[in-house]
Amino acid sequence: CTTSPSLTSTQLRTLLASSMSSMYRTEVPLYGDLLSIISTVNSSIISRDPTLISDDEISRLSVERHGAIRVGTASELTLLSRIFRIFGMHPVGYYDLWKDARLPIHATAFRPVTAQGLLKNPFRVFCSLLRMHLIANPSTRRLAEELLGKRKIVSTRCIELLHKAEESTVGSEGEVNGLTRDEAVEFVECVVPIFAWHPTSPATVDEYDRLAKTHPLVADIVSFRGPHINHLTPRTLDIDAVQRAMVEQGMDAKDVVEGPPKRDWAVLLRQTSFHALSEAVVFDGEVEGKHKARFGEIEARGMALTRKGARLYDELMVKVGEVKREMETSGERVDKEQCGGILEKVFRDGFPDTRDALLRQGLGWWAFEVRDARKAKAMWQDRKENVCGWLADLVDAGALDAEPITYEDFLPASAAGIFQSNLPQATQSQAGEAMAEVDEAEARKRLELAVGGIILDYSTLYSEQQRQSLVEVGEVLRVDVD
Ligand code: OOG
Ligand code: NI
Repeated sequence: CTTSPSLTSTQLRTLLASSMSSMYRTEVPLYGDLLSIISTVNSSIISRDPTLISDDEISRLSVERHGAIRVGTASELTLLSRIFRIFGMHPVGYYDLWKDARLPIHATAFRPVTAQGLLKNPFRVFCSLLRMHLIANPSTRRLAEELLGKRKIVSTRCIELLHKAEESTVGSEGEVNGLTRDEAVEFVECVVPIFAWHPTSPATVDEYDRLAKTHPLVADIVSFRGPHINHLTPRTLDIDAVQRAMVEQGMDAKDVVEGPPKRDWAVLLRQTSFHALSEAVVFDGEVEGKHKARFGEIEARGMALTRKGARLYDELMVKVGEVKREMETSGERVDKEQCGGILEKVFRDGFPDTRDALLRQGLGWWAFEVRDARKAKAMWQDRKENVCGWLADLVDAGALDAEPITYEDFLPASAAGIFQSNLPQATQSQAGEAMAEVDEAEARKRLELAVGGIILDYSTLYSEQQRQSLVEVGEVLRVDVD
């Protein structure tokens, strides 16, 4: 008898992403409204200009999402990290939200890392971990530890299936062989509820208030039975149009788009959201209260930047802040239109916005392809010292094509902005008192330990992707790349 092969990690990821999306649509109907706005905007843009993005990008667009969760302990994170690995999602990037925004957490993002995996389904989960020792008050810390110690976020059956999946060898097509097809589907069905919302809390209202007083994020992480997804973010091709549509439909939208301004050559990531909903929670089986955590977010992704490009981006963002502060100290009121104007001007003056300049100055990552082999081969011989300039010459002459490599990660400043716009105004928290004790290298190591290995560096991944495209160019031209 023949048994049907199991699912591949990519198929499992696609199933996970779509099941989480349906769950979130039921839990937060406004997310469904956001999905319809986005699908209308995206289709109208693609039909107006089908060459705007590559076919590959179009094919992944309708399934593309990122989600965000916040976990309480290193052992919870270890377990989730093992689960995400089965879905082909690996920890990439270290985000220190304490350093950047005085939030008592640090984070990484679980995502596919191969070009094929990203192309088929780039589902990513931004995953924050509570930094318990930042809770300075010993009795609040004990309360948090007790509540977290009592909970079990993953079912026994899920762990059983995880073991089977982990023991398996991966098939030639990437199948997770340790699970039968039915078990693979069951595994996804066991994983999705880990991220479900619980309208009941084992904490008392009083305990919840104590945790929230330390920091609203601590209450969100500690008071519930599991790490509920707090948003799921689809990708749009025109974030400004979606932002306008959100406002027109009466959604409580955040008033500024985070990240770089609108440009001809989109870079990195632009994001906006509607604010977190106030939701009913029953505390300790009896008292009704409210909690704000879950919201809807949208994003527009552009080109990944090299370290040089990212440095320039950071410098310009600092400059934007300085210009705003100067205006404010000289008594001007800086409203959101002016902020947008400053951002646009600083970038217009400081960040090149043509393919040629971006290429020549080595600011972004590209996937190269042969366009005219004869020309490319001839030009390959007089390779210059300045590799970026030489590649720009090849593209300029029509010998090679260069497609920007999409940024697959997150921006610490935008993440901080998104967190903050969805939290009740945090006062100078008790967590603030413990600030001096933070050792950045140690903290990163601890997170790395919790995810069971190393956190991958995204710049390295992009540079490998560009290099791989050049290796393929070399094969077509039968020339050496190095
Ligand atoms: C995560 C915020 C970060 C993003 O898109 O930058 C994030 C959170 O609120 O838990 O998702
Ligand atoms: Ni997000």
